[in-house]
Amino acid sequence: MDSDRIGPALGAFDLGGQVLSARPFGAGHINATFRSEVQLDGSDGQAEFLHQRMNEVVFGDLDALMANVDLITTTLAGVGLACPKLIPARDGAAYARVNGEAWRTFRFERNTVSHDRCPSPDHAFEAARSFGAYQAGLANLNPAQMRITIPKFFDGRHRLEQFAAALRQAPAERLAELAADLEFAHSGAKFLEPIETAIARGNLPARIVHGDTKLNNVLFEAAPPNGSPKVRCVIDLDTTMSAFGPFDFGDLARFTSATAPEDTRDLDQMDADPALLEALKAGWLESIQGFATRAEHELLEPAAQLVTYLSGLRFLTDHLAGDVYFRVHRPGQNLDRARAQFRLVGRLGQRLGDLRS
Ligand code: GN1
Ligand code: MG
Repeated sequence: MDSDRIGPALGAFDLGGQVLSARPFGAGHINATFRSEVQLDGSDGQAEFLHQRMNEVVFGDLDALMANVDLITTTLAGVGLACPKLIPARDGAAYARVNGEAWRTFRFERNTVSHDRCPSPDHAFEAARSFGAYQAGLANLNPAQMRITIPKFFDGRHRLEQFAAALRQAPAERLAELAADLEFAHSGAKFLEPIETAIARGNLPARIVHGDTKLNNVLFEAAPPNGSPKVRCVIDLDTTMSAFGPFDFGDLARFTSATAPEDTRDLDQMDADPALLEALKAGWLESIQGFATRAEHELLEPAAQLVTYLSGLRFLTDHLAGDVYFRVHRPGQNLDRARAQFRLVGRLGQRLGDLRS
């Protein structure tokens, strides 16, 4: 079915030649991504592109989304940071509407690799340095200039309300097996408090954050000149909005330090790797030290626990709601993701605590 849809979608963009192939690509849970190869007209050369069918249930305001992408890439280019390059539609618009669906195209970054699991502390350092540089590169923009692509995306109280609503609607037999998960979900307000208190005291200024700092949202050079890991650019800019700075460290720690996949069913394998955490912290601090406040330095550990808890809560909510938000590849995958995150919350707290002492 996708192959029928992708042909017309690609036709809306001038790719400079004939499309040789287009295949599903990447591990995103929200948009559908494809990679194409194009035989360029009038030369032997080929080019590659990424095409995304955007999820309009999640991203209800595509004009806001694409305006943000433009503002971010222009601003970062101004401070010398590379960004994914958008290819406008034939009519010059940032995205194309084809048979009712919204499509956009990026140039594919050749000779790069992304990782779902972190290969080494050097990779962790470099990823953290890059996400920190992203936040630093946007720190001079007024956060109010960023459009809201998903309302209340960073609002933990809102996540608790969504969870409560899903719980009210869930069939009783589904809840029976979930007693321990629900108990953990309900105990989570304590993870919100440190950040909420700091915000209320005015210690956490609004910052433009990336909002989805998974390791696979940085592209590493496939063949770095001196052999040590080097990020070419940060990708997946869609949740870049005004929030609090340590959020990005939190999501980075959640995903990158994890010793098992996000949806592991083998919970005893799930931990936070201390060497990776240490490297993440060092890379992050290197990039933010020029502008971050004391609270933004001190709240990394609570932010890691908070983001991990909230991720688990979002997965559990979606499991209760029938998998309407995060794409699943097998039944129960969102529950597995939730359980893995809930397990990681405590491990992260302990490992980050160890690092401090
Ligand atoms: C979603 O689609 P992807 O994998 O880039 C989600 C993030 C979650 C992440 C969990 C817009 O990101 O918030 O942290 O899954 N994106 C959105 O893996 O909700
Ligand atoms: Mg994303």
